[in-house]
Amino acid sequence: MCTTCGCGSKEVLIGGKVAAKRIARVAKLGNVAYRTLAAVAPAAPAPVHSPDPANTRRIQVERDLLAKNDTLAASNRALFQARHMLALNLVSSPGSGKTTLLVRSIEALKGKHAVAVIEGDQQTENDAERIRATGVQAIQINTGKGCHLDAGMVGQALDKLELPENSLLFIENVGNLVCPASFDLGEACKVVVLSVTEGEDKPLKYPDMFRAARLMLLNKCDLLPYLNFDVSLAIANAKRVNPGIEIIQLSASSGVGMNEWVEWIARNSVTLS
Ligand SMILES: Nc1nc2c(ncn2[C@@H]2O[C@H](COP(=O)(O)OP(=O)(O)O)[C@@H](O)[C@H]2O)c(=O)[nH]1
Ligand SMILES: [Mg+2]
Repeated sequence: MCTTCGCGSKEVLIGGKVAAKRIARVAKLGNVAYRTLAAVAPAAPAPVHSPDPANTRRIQVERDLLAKNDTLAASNRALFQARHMLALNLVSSPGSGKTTLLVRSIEALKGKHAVAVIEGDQQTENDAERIRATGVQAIQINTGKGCHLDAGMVGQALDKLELPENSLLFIENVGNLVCPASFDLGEACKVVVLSVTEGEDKPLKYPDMFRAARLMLLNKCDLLPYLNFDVSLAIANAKRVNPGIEIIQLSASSGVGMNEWVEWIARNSVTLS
């Protein structure tokens, strides 16, 4: 958990505006009741960084933080279900190719699905701009010192997007193989992107993330001829920590394997949403 890594909620920007604190409330969409989010005035961040020799207070704060996140994630999930949306949470190290993959995926999906993207980075609008250049809606969350998206941030970003029924929502999490594993955003599932330049051992070094993911996309396969990367070993390592994980090998740059990923989305938009 990341209560000691420098996360701070004060600096969060959503679509360039200061984020509000969220509370859950019940609303109705058509005939379906779901828990939604209401904005209230920003409050001081929880005292997660205060030293506590006994350690018990820190553990309590972690539990409270995750419990609050889970409540807000349930609100997001109910909204996705009410609108028959598929929401996928893309997680990885920085630079594994998430945004490139999304741009390429959007090109392949355009005309079949309405698509929206929530982008998470500590700073800059760069990735949201890359997505908007494809003609698809994107909202950028800047987490400041924060190292992950949480369900409250995503809930506020959802308020700023038009989300038609049966649409597809990609959430690109902050590049980090640790903290995003712990935070449910209300997504149907996490998709972990591992690129072949990162080494085969990452599933063993960051098992929580690979355990939390339903699918691993092994990206940058176009570079395999130039690297000493053992694909079989990387797959075996991922399966060692998560025997049920599905794996697709692809290259967002060359397009090889993209069909399999697009077919996976089509299959799972029925079964997961
Ligand atoms: N060779 C190669 N480079 C890629 C591929 N996908 C992404 N990249 C490059 O990897 C770098 C990081 O990509 P980006 O999409 O910004 O990664 P993100 O930080 O995970 O969103 C960029 O220079 C991309 O052009 C790929 O499939 N093959
Ligand atoms: Mg990116």
